Amino acid sequence: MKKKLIPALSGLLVGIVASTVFFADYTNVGPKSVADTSTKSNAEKVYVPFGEQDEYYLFASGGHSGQMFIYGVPSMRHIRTVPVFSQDSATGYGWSDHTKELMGDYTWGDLHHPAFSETKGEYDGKWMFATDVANSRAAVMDLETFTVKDILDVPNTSGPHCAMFVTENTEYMFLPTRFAVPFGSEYASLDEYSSKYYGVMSAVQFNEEKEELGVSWQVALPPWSYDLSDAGKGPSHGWAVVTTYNTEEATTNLEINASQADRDYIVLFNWKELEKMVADGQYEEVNGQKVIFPEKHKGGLYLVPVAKSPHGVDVTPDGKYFIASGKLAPAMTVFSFEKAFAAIEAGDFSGEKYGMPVINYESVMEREVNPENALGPLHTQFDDKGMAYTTMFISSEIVKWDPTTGETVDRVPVQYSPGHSVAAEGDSVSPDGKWLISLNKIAKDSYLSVGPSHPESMQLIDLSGDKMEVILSAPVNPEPHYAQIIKADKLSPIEVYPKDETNPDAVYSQDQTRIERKGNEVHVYGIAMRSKFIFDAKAERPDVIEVNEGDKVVIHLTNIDFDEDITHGFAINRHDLNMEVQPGQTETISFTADKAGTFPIYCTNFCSALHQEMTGYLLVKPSN
Ligand code: RUQ
Ligand code: CUA
Repeated sequence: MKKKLIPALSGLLVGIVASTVFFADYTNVGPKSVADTSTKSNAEKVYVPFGEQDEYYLFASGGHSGQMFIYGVPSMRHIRTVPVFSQDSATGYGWSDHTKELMGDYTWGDLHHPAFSETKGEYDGKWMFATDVANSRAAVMDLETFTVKDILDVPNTSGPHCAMFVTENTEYMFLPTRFAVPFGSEYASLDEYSSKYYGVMSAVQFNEEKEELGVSWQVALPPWSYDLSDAGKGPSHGWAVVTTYNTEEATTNLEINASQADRDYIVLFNWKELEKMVADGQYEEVNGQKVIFPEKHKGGLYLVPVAKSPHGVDVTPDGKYFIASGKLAPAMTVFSFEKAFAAIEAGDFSGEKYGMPVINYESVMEREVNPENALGPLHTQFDDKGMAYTTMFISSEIVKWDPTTGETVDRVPVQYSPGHSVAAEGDSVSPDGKWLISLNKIAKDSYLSVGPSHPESMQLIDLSGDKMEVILSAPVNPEPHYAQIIKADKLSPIEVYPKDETNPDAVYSQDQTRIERKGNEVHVYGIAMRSKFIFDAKAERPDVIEVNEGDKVVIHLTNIDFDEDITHGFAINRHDLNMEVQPGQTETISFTADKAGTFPIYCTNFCSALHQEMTGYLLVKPSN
């Protein structure tokens, strides 16, 4: 007998599941238990005494806050917020010249799926990548300064939700798009959706030396929605997988119309082959990009049927399997790379779509796993013993199971509705098996109430014993779409910015400070030090900047306190301007002095006992 695809959840069940998803009564779902830190032994597991540090860093995506939140694990203490796609007055991000330039025309972003750079499949502690679904961008942060180095506007695409998932040696990050659009976001009627719209996937590379992101090539995929992806490793190195939904190509009411077909697809692609095609000139140029069209350029892309509307797809640490979870099907499906390669080799296809052969489901499927009453599987993480941990959005729990047998090993309720979970070093080839954090979409009654909307919630789960134990819960700002946990000793952040004598904007001693006028531009080369600003040491009042109404003012400021954590701020009253200079750092901020008047300048970052005295004046002489 032929094995059937997971029992189709058509009509009726879609209705039930959809209403459960969106209108869940969290009090009736699953066994109820709360995070238990009351026992002494559990409290001790997360207690990090003063003077000692956490063992891991957690980098949690800040979703539509556009930021990244850094926590310590296991204490779950929030250590730092790093702005990536959104302005942040705490650090002056988005006001200083170079951060303004990084942000381009936007003031915010929707940060999904952070990913560490990898070497041989291990997090190497050098870089962190993330995407912006709202404004179709990609960013890279360096882990020496915890600051953003580059933001790339990804052309021809709209909403790279799938990313970032890096390949084993950070060769590529693949950014398939959530929203199909015509190339260049040009106008095309939705009646022409199937012919003019594309779900473009971008292969992005990072140039470490130049600290620059760039698109290498793109693939014009069908106008479907691409949801999550993961890169192969070990035996599947050179390959990657992406889930799709809306293969129905609905153009309205997606909630219903994109859930009609019993199956969608996983796009399985051979990026080494695609890379070769591009090298051989097998592409077309569209808006300056090298674009592969699968109907014309064959041999790099395949489709694997999967139960309808899958969400997460995760490659096992050994690189042998990929596991898809169906948000509308109560099952995880384990697929075998080895079987997929054999099927491709044998031409074991059931048809073709948009030039991509469809591999026979039976030939590649290893097993369907359907834990009793577990609903809404979304994402899977792994431990050091080969066990899988899948979040159940609807039944609000984490299910631990064995991908090689399908057996359910353990289940634990979480509060409530987990999206992703993240395991310590969980996306590397060697997860640590120590901690798992459930990233819950709904906190509801977990914390003191702050009105109708609550923070999101992260629950720390101890994986070291036979049974999973929820031992601590921490609130987090919207919205932890995903997170990664890295061993703290892999990072070596700098203590101060080193002197850079080649930087023409930097001044390191008082006698180099000066204010220069070039026409109607005024350039200030100043320093910040405990506890004063010196813009021009030779002037009668070194802490005053005097300009004419209408002048363009460019202030270069260097913090010459080469002393860890002695950060200064710089703000001008009534000017909507603020920046930060960290120890040793030089930053520039520019504005037009279009308001005549007297405006105090002050240091915004408490730096010394005389921080209040760290002030000056901007005097703008009226033009008449
Ligand atoms: S998604 S909750 Cu933005 Cu990673 Cu699955
Ligand atoms: Cu410098 Cu406060």
